[in-house]
Amino acid sequence: MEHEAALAERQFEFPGPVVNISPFGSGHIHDTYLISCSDTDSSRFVLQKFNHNVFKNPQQVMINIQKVLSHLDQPSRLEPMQIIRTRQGELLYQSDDGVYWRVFSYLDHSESFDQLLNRQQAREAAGAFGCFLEMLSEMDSEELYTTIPDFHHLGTRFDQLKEATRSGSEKRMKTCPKQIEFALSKEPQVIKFCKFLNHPKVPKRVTHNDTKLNNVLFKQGTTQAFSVIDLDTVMPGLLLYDFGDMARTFCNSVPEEGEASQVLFRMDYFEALCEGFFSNFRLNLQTMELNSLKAGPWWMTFIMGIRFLTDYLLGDVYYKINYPEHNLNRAENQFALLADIENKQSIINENIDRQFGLTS
Ligand code: GN1
Ligand code: MG
Repeated sequence: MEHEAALAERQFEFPGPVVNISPFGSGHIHDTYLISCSDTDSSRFVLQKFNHNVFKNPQQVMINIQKVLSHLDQPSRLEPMQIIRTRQGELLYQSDDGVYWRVFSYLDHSESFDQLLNRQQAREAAGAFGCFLEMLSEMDSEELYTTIPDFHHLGTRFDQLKEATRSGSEKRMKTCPKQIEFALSKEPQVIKFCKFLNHPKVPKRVTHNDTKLNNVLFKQGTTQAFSVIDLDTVMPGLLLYDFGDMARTFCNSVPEEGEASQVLFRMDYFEALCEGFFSNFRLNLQTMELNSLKAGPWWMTFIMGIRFLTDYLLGDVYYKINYPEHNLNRAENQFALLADIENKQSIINENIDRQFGLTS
């Protein structure tokens, strides 16, 4: 039987016959393939089988992406990817079994990283996200759909973990009492930081909401970051989410999949991140929003840790896994990072203040 990706690919128009389809990338949500056409080297495309369980309304996701891409379509350091429509002119193809597929252009001569190699890369990648967010700051966030409600809501995610400790697998619960206790002990901090949600001085902006290092493309063999990809979660959000998720993924001394005992929050990378970000995102921030950024690294690291732990307790219903303890190991990695962020919180704050001339 022909592979479903080969069947889906025929619904889209490419510049030449498709000669190869192979699995691609390291995402946790969709199934992704790289498509190569025979005509030239630059004819490559990204085909995705859309995860309808995670994104309940695929059409709204695509409309958000389209709006953001058209906004980014102006001269800047960023090269936007393009949506390739179906032969019928649609943003998505739905196969007879109800599954959605979509295609994007592939940006050639590009590479991405799960882990930083040096400070220059941190500066560049944060600069790319800074530029992206500055350009989108002109958009009214209400123009976009909220495709996953409460996606980075600290209180909701914490409640979901609590619920999973009641309804989740008892067998799994017994394998991780320490991790559950660690997470639940953070309730006072969760309550404290929740003040930034719905605060009149912390505006809703158009945010990316998945500012992982590997969502920045670099020109192959250089340190030049030239594109921001994976726009699935562009929607109204707080700046602290994007700032925090950069810190979470740039400054971890090991990848998200790596050994927890080796994890450190790298301040040298955080300094470079701040330099790169604030020299490209040049809006004047009010004090309350600036302070909210200080909560970002803790907030996003904690959220990701408890999301992985919740999914482990619920039996791996959300993230793709390669082995049974995968989500638990990811949670442990994030909790180790969280502990080091707590140790370094005052230097994190000083670094942010320094960017705004608030300390020497
Ligand atoms: C998921 O699939 P990927 O890697 O783009 C998740 C993000 C998490 C990330 C953890 C829609 O993103 O929120 O940060 O895994 N995306 C969704 O690596 O849940
Ligand atoms: Mg993503």
